Amino acid sequence: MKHNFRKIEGKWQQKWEDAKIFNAVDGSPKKKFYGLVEFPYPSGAGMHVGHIKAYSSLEVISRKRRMEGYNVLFPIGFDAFGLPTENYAIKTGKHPRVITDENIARFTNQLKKVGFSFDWDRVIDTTDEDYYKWTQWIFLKMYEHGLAFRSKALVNYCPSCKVVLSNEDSQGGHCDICHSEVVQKSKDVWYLRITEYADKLLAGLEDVDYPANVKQQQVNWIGKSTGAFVDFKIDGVDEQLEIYTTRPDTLFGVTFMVMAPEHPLIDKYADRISNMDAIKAYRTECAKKTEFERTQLVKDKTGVKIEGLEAVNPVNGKKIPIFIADYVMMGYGTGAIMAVPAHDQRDYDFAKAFNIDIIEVIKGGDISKEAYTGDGEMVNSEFLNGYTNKKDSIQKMLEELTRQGIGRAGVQFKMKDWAFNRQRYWGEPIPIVHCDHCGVVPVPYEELPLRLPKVENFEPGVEGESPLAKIDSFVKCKCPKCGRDARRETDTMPQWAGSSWYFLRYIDPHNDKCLADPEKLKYWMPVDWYNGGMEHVTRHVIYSRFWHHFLYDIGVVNTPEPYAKRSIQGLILGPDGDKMSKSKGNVVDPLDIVEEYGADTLRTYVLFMGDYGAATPWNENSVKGCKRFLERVAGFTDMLSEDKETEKLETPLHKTIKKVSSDIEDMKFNTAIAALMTLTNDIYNVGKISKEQLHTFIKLLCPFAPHLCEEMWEVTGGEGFLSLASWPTYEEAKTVDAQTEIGVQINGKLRGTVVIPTGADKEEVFAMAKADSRIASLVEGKTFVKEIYVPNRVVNFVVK
Ligand code: ANZ
Ligand code: ZN
Repeated sequence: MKHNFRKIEGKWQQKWEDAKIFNAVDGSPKKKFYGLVEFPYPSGAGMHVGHIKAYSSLEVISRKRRMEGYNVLFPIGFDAFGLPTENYAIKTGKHPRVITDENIARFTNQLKKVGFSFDWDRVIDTTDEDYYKWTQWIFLKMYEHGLAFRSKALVNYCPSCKVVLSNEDSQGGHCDICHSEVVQKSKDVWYLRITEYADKLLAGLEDVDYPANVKQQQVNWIGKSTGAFVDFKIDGVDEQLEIYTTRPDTLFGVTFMVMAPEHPLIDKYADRISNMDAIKAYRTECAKKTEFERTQLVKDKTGVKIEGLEAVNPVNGKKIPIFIADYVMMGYGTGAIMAVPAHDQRDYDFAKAFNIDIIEVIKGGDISKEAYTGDGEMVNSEFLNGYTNKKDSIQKMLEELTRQGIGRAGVQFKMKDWAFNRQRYWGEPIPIVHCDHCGVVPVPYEELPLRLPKVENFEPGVEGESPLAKIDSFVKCKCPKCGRDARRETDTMPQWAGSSWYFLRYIDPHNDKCLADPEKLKYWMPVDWYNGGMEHVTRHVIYSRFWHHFLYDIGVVNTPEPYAKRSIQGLILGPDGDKMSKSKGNVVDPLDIVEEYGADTLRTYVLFMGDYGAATPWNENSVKGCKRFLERVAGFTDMLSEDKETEKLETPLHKTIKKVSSDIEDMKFNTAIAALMTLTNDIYNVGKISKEQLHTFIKLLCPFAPHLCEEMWEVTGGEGFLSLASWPTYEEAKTVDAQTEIGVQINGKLRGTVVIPTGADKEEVFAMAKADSRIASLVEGKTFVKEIYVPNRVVNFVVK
């Protein structure tokens, strides 16, 4: 037959949908497979071929699992709250709801035209009030458990756009949107206490199958540090300056202290400080810098000495100066450090710039050139002198500090609590009421969902307040506790809220009693395999693991970890090798490819184009190559024969079953497809194929090119849907080629023969030769000096 994709693709998509063959079944006795892909943000630009590649891996795996007899849940939905839609609404005056619905319709159409085997009865939309009701419910549960709290903090703020910006969006101290200078502004912020879960998030990594680099990125992001808190007295006043250090062993080498410019002790003792003007000027400069700029290692050190305050080293009573400098962050440790220039490079650079003493306490380096951070013998350190490694000297110092009550062991995490509010309209309203009498009061659970009110004007207010602040009917409310007049929280949740638990809702998307039925959760969770992008490793994946651990702790879900396995796709680049982007004009629209070459060609191509994990440029010639391959496959129906000649295909066929089956599991889709291409050549060489062989072939190809394969199945009398037929199995014996008898020599003398599969690899042949009883008895007790193999001819063992 001809590969008439225009005729068959729509036909099969309709048949699959009508018969609902890809719907997951609740309460099935079968073993389950839950395959998950990162649901898209339905942007105005429509879908991108990168989305297609991202979903194709688990598409193929899910299709294979169904054919292997699993009850498969392979869902899709839309992560639809967020700034791009809201900004577009501001620009066009169209309501975000309308924009979102249009975009979702467009994405849905694109996904269906590619033939993805999603369960379309479980689609979720995070902006749907039946969905965000449960996002709000989880927030309230976190609040109830002390994990959601409000506090005033310094944030990056753009006075021109009137928005709070993340560090990522304000690099170089400039607003990413309008490029004006960003200021640090004190704002009330809602936080989720993710830091309380830091240890659990670290420990949980032991139990999951994630790529090593993904685990490492999460470990680094969480950034657990083990060290000590030490109190330094401030001379002349009743005050302790507490610091955090990972190196308490270097305490005798402290020659100055540094506080973060924002440190509160400075204002507390402002009247004793004679250079407050200089300090304030320095602070203003620092406020313009992002944390990234402040922590860069290679840069000239700046700072100001605090005139009027001095600290006392608790181990030797020495008085030391205190500075402020931007390389010390308020948000880490205690916001103050003991500086040991001899053994910390940042302190070293600072000491050089400010002409401060450098005292060596660990031998081994040349501190006239740079700080020495290695191990060595302790000197100038009284009771630590003579210690030779930091493990022991830290231990000893900790004992001493604890005994004297001036220090204690402690840990710190790089990860910060999660700033959880935005002054925007298109997000989940935070279900909280502010009452003058009762303070912060949660909205009662039975009043959820707290709906987003209709708004005409989405622009944030002059002071960067949320557009919701202007809606009196929303803001004014009664306090749920005392019944007096109160005000609603007008900030909304950030983009990352809805995606932190969406995989649970797929399991029971229409439940109005709970976020999902516990029995169903027990059956489906954890997600067996989750594929997505590297950019989500330290955001969405961490956030959702945190929510899931919390839901586990309160008994909502059954496992602490949500994802048993995680994999990563590589980007698709433009033909120019650059990242595909709208501004570069190098984006490929999947529907253009579907129209010109067909969905099966697109699906095959995105998995054939290179290693799945690698970034690979789009190549139209290779798309055409995939189309030609499918045309050749379609031709098999004209080659049907039960002639004996077709027996020649048995070995290549069984080999291919074996290879495609294991390659799919290893995400080596490109080599799986290549194997099917090679087999296609073999089939054309023979010129004939039996019906059974053809059926096996299309079963293997079906996850990649399901429309064509279903059509060929139908044309050749297959029963039911090929997509539900059973996955082919192979006979090991048929995967090996002809056998060859080879000689086995010991020290150059022929001692026997063994029969090996032709082309077997060296190690296998050695093992077979040694297993031969005659050879085994001859070499018993001997040492193998050398093992030589002349392929398919002879083995020679040199023994002593
Ligand atoms: C003295 C010292 C001596 C240090 C030495 C290091 C080497 P990690 O591993 O990242 O936790 N530090 C502490 N709080 C800081 C802050 N808020 N801003 C900038 N730096 C801070 O690093 C901890 C080390 O970073 C601490 O140990 C402290 O310097 C510094 F030979 O104390 B150390
Ligand atoms: Zn009240």
